[in-house]
Amino acid sequence: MQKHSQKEHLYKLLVIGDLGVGKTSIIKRYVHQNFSPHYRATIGVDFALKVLSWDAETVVRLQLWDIAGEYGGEPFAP
Ligand SMILES: Nc1nc2c(ncn2[C@@H]2O[C@H](COP(=O)(O)OP(=O)(O)O)[C@@H](O)[C@H]2O)c(=O)[nH]1
Ligand SMILES: [Mg+2]
Repeated sequence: MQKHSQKEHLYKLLVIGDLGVGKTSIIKRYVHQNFSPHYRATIGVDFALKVLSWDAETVVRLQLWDIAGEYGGEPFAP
């Protein structure tokens, strides 16, 4: 729950780059504090949310969009 005195900032971060450079790994490490050496190519888009307590008055929400290096997934729209 958000306190009334807190300000919330939302940032959307698109993580783009060539296939296999470590985009998914660095997002997983940052958000979930874990790392897997097994390679699994991202299909379409993965999405992670990181909430940072920036200071007593400020909450920062990072939306991390993990885009597949080569587009091979379903279209995003239904
Ligand atoms: N040794 C090592 N391997 C990494 C590192 N970052 C990613 N990898 C490996 O590189 C491969 C591709 O990583 P991935 O995050 O899936 O790349 P993406 O295609 O950019 O999302 C995976 O097998 C990872 O385990 C790193 O910092 N060190
Ligand atoms: Mg990936």
